Amino acid sequence: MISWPTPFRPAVPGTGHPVQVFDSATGAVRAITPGPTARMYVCGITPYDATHMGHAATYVTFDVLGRALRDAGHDVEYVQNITDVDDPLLERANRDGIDWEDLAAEEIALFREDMTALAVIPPDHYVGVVESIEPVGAAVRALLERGAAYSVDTPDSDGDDLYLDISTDAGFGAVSNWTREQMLAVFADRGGDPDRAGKRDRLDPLLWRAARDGEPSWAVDGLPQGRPGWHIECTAIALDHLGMSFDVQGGGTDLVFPHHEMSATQAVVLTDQRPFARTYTHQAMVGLHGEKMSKSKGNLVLVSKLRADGVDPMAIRLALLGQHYRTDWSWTDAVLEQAQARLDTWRAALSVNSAPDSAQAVEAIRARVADDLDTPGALAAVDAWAKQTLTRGGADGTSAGVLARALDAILGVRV
Ligand code: 5CA
Ligand code: ZN
Repeated sequence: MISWPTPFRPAVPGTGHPVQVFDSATGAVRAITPGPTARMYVCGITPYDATHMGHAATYVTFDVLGRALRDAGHDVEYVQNITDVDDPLLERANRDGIDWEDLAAEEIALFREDMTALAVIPPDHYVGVVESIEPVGAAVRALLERGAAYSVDTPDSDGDDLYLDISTDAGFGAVSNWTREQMLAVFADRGGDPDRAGKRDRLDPLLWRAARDGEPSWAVDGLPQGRPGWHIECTAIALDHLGMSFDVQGGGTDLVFPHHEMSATQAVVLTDQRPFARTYTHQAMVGLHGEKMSKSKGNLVLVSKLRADGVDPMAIRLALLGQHYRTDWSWTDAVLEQAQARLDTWRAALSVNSAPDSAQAVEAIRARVADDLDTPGALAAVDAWAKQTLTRGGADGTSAGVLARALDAILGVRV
């Protein structure tokens, strides 16, 4: 799938620091220790509605992580999927009387525009499920051959639905470290079907859904006519493009369980290797009026709507960077107004012809970002430099330019 244009990344003197982030699997902040190329997979959108601030926060957070890794001298190989066939997409298309493929194409196009406006570096591989039916089907077939998958009687289809037997992975639970009770408490709300008759374990996830009337389906060797379940798409796409033990699996905290747990278990059972990812990192939930912002609830602040209203995308990006990725927060008009005011101040300060030295501010951006993506700390360092510049001035003719390039390259903020 085509992604979107790569923003120019200016060179910054010096090098960034080794990067550490919070890892859900170990419950600790840990160093990411890639080879020359860091391999990152971030779960992409289900394209049935427009990009909201929660999605934007997730993709900007992992954009900053990619930028920090590049600044520290690594190349980054970045994969993102698109869940372009799944129940919520089909339900929305049915509700609105439009073709599911047209709905997906429209929302993906809008997502590309939003990401471009927010200066997010695109993935190297932007991969839809519809274009991955072969590798996803092969993964399901391999799980069947290994005795890790089983069929469940499906009266409303000519074929049977296929499920993963989670007991085939002795390490199941290692990504979330949740108790069985915690898992069962959210499973149904997050796409699972704990009460489906005929399953061996209530938590077993759907791998392959046999064809139903009126639903899209594909013919794949060795499987009933059907379509992929949700988690297996990310297992198959990640293994296809990155292989096992890649550096970072990312997404929002709503994906810790079941999505990242199941994706990892399936990969472990398929390959007899572990771990799937070496670090699991999650963006906290963005809300509106104290409730999680979600397409299903419809309480959305959309990037595209703000853009249409004339809001500067860099103010949106700064509003997101002003929050730490591990803290839940709610979008308000005041958050955006403060970000716009901050951007105005920075622009005024960065336009002066002579300014104080900016080496300390550049170093602070690097140090803060590498330390568990402390973007609020990085922004505070720039605030301090801007204040000094606008109140006391300075004598350096190049420092503002260097800081502007560091802001652009490391934080993706174009002033
Ligand atoms: N297609 C799946 C992942 S394979 C999916 O979760 N799609 S999504 O459109 O619902 O979400 C896209 C990304 O945004 C996911 O990484 C998800 O965890 C994240 N996300 C969704 N809602 C929020 C929110 N309110 N705050 C922060 N991140 C969110
Ligand atoms: Zn995913």
